[in-house]
Amino acid sequence: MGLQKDFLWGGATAANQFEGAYLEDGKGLSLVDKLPAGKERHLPLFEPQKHLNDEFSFYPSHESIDFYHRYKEDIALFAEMGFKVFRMSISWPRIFPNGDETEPNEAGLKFYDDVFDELKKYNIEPLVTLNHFDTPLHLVETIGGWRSREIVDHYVRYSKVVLERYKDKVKYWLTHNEINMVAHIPLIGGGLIIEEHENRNQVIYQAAHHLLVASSMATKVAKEINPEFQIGCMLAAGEVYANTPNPLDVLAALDKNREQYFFIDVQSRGEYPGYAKKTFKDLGVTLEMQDGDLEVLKAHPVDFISFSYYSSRLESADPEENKKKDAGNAFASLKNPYLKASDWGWQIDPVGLRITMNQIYDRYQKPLFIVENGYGAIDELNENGEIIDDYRIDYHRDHIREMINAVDDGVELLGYTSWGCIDLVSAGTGQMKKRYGFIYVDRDDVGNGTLERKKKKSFDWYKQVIASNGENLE
Ligand code: P53
Repeated sequence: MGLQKDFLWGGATAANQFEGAYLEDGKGLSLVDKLPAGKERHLPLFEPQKHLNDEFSFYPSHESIDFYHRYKEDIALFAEMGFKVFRMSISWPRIFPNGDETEPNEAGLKFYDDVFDELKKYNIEPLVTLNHFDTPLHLVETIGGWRSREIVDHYVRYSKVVLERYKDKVKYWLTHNEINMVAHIPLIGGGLIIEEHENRNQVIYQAAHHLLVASSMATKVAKEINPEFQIGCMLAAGEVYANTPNPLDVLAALDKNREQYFFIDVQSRGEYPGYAKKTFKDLGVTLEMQDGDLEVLKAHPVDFISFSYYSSRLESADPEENKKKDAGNAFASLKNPYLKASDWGWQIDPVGLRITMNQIYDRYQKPLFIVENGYGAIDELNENGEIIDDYRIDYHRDHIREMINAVDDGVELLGYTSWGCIDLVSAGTGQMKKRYGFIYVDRDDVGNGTLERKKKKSFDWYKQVIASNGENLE
């Protein structure tokens, strides 16, 4: 029992959170380049209709951790840890600065050639997300991001260019990061600015339809370019539990789970699930479709299911009880008395990973890939300048143990990439101090620091986990 020999161990990142060089070599602005850090971030993130064009004092994505200039040093460190796979995204506005050009930006394409070549030197397989919270700002401003049907063509043109360019360098692709995030943080999930008078769900589910059709079209194009490509969807996962055994709570949890699985039901099975009709009716949503949309969804489902897992969630049927939900997170949840939480209130539930994996696998029977899991925490250097991050080691150890238990339960699993294997900018808060890495980066929340890289204690720990293929977790 245990993991297969060619199990893909590695780490995960996203262009907008670690590349920096936000205007270099012809890159255009991404909507993320308008987001500040810390307390101010929720303003444009959750109320873009009021605040997207506010002037803020600091934008963390502009320099980020400067992977753009330091990729050789960083990839050497990943190789030293023994990575078999490295998850990254391509910055869409680096390739099409405004999103609606017909010709791509060669300098942007060249950068990713260089990165893939560097990974190849160490036999590290790239796992590439085409769209990770990175809609070109111009498309947000001119056509409303994913609310407009027109974006499907722009996305497919962009995808075709990169799939063609890297057809011999990349095998594993994800069409959209955390597709269900469009319903939770519509700005980063779909480049959506929703006005107060609008039916929010109408905008979100129409955008979701565009994301889904675009994903299938990109899958079609991908298979035409290289039939060996493996294309995955990506879900922000985390099983929703019922608050009590009251059947009404169980039903409420079922509904909450469906809110997430809805997207993957379409991407994996190729059709809208049976419950969609009622959901749309209840929410007052009428989808506009074009001829051939349902056929394209049906004909081009994904090959594997990837997901992020940080936490499970807890749901009640009682509106009074639900008022106690922790609202600060993208996924509001009740407090589970059996779990501890991180400093950011994310509840730690390793067994929840095993449950989630079994649920997803039972639902789709396709190989899974854990493409994000990790512990955002404040790291401090001790008097010797070391970072002894035992809390992070504990988090990963407990989750990897349960991941292996799920594989022993019978779940097919391709790999595991820890989120933010090198410290990077938080998507939710824009902070640097919410660190996930095995590699420390000297940079703070307002842009001070040398950007120097330093191994944490967890670096050697993860190295040994990979070397033993998950057998030595101590
Ligand atoms: P941060 C919320 C809940 C679950 C996953 O998140 C999320 C978010 C967004 O805040 O996003 C994923 O940086 C995402 C990454 C992100 C990571 O989780 O807010 O795919 O881009 O950085 C961790 O702590």
